[in-house]
Amino acid sequence: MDYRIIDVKEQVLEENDRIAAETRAALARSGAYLVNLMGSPGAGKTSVLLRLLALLGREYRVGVLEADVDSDVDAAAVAAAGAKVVQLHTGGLCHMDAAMTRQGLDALGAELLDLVILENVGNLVCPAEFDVGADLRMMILSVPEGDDKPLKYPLMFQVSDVMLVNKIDAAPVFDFDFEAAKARALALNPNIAIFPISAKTGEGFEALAAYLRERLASDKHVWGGAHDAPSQPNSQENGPSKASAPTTDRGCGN
Ligand SMILES: Nc1nc2c(ncn2[C@@H]2O[C@H](COP(=O)(O)OP(=O)(O)OP(=O)(O)O)[C@@H](O)[C@H]2O)c(=O)[nH]1
Ligand SMILES: [Mg+2]
Repeated sequence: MDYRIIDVKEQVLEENDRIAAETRAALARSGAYLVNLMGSPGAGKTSVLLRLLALLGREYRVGVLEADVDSDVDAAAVAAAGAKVVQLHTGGLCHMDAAMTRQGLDALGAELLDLVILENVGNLVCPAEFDVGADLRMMILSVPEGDDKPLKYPLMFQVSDVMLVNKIDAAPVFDFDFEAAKARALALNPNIAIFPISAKTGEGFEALAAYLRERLASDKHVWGGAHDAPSQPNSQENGPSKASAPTTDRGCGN
């Protein structure tokens, strides 16, 4: 029998990476900085976002992309806080991909913004596998999830630039060992920046906001009215230094 085998998944991922690279270039030209905020369901993504909007919303033109399988509760919360927001329904998909993100950025009018935060679908696995064209990947590990999560879901920690350890106000209740979580994340990714925070009390947010201001200032530099690509290899999703995620590891079934 004569037949061909086509690796469809590889083609999908290659196409995704191509669109992500285009998005990153378009964002660099317009000057908007895209942050991909990821984490498990309930880790505190929306709560963190609302705190950041309160801290950074007066300095930057900020927009939000809310991605969910269904519902618009998060978009409603962000809109109530006065931010420009677009809700994206993934229709059952467990992650955002580059094409969906591009659609959201167009709907948001990202070319007129300084900072766009994408709240990805709540999931610690699949969003790590898809480059959406972001300048910065920021993931949340919340205390109730446990300090062993870097051991169980390594890819998310490998591809992220920032790890937020949220809900530290609840650390005593959950016997969460911050130093152990930190050491496990750093063993996977020595460059990951780590911030203990509480979206409930506001602890740690001044340091996080200062870090984001620095990244916004240094990752994009202006010439002739346009902005060029991110200067730090580590700031590129699946860029050269992030190619640590071999395509065979990208096993998302959705
Ligand atoms: N104690 C405590 N609770 C928090 C903190 N941050 C968020 N929460 C609570 O955790 C729950 C989930 O928070 P969300 O911000 O909705 O989490 P999310 O990651 O956006 O959830 P999904 O969008 O559904 O994936 C809510 O009840 C929040 O009030 C925190 O720092 N400490
Ligand atoms: Mg949310």
